[in-house]
Amino acid sequence: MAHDLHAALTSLGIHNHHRLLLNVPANASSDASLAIVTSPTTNAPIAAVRLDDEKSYEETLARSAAAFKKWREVPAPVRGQVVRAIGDEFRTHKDALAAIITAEVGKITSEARGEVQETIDIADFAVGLSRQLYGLTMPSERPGHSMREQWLPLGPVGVISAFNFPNAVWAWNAMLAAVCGDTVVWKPSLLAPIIAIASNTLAQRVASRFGHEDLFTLVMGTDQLIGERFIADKRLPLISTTGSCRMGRRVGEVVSKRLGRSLLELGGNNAAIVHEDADLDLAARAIVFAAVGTCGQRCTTTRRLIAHESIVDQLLAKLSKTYQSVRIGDPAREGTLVGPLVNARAVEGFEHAIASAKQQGGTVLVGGGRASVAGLSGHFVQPTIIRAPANNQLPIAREETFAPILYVFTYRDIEDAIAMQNGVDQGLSSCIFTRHAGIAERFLSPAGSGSDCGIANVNLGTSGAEIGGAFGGEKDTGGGRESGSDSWKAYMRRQTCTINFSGKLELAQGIKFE
Ligand code: UN1
Repeated sequence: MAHDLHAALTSLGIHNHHRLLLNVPANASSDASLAIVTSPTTNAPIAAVRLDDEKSYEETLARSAAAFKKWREVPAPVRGQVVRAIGDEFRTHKDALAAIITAEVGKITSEARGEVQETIDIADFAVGLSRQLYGLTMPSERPGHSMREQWLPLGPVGVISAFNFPNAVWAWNAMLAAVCGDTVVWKPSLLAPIIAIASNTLAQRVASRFGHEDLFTLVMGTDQLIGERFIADKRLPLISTTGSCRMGRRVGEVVSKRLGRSLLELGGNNAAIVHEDADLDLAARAIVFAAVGTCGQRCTTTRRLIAHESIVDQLLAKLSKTYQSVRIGDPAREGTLVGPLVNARAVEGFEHAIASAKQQGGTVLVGGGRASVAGLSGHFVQPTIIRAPANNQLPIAREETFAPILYVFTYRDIEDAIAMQNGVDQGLSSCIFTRHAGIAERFLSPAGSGSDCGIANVNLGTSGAEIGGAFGGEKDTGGGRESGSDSWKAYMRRQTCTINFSGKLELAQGIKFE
């Protein structure tokens, strides 16, 4: 494991990075300037990283602000060429980056590669976008006047990312920000600092080749010392954050107090509705990936199954069979489908949720405890299915537990299923399985009375979104949109321009002021 990490870092040429200590010093745990990275798979320390202090934080922010002034002068399509080369760099090093993700957060190889692919995809998307940062023109009400809007670079953008998508979520923000003319200051999760160092170094190395220093910078540290300073920092007009609802509330509060902009992509509590006419084999396969993939640690993970009462038993039989055959183990090994949870706290959260569910009348159908994997003392758990009591009351299912637990509810009437799906605080992703076009359209009703989530899928799972769509959700999910569609607008400022070429001064709204 550590060997793979070292080999990956060496192949990227960053094993000597000043922040990275691959031999963890004996006193590291008592040194506040270091964070230790522990393998979720072996529970052994694999590295320590050097954190920022006030002084290095200040230097980084000043460098990013200075770089912004230069970068914004570069024409957007030329900025796109830099991003194109960055995408190529990620393409070249896809396997090494995936190996770091696997070592550091325990994501299985195939999903880790998929994550880096998202980074490559968003870079491609951003390159195209660099020629399409379109503003509108609009007719002026006055003769001899024209009106248009233009989109301008915003400033250094602050990006806060979570451990679970430690490379792609940064890239969603950073690649768009870069073509928009912004610089990026990234504060990664301290559970995933190595991939942050690697990704940032690769991107910046390419930018430097083009003569642009400090487009991509990193700050690392605890919430108290660095996090709070970061979100309150007026030099960052936008803070884009991915993480828990609790963290997002704090970011939203502090950023709005200084009248900054925040882009919040917070927790989900995603449901799959399976209607009576659904293709159950297809639904079962999609649900297993969405509920169990990434060991239940995606914000898009399916956490609730809302199944029609006429097919629930049949569907559960299929799910149980697959769940029992899913191989849990070393995420770096081929054939493993479920790696470990990220740390011991996550295992406690998993156990707490299961105990609560039992207490609330839920029945554990599959899994329900820790899993042991020969030779590894990491944080392995069993993918778990819990059936709610017949009255569908199971309060714990309203919470997002970052673990592979699927709660099962039943319905008779599709209206009840939609109400149940919407009946939680979060609103990220949702899906329905049905062959009936009318039921699917009801779920997507243009009146807004169907799914209340930012993502609503038909005949596929809640997770695994493509980068081309806007990603994010409503209610406690925070309302932000990242990645595709017109999410780029969050990284620019809009300017409305009216030009008078009539030679006369005429006021709007017919006002006379003479
Ligand atoms: C996240 O979990 O924060 O849709 C992002 C998905 C991935 C992204 C997840 N493309 O599951």
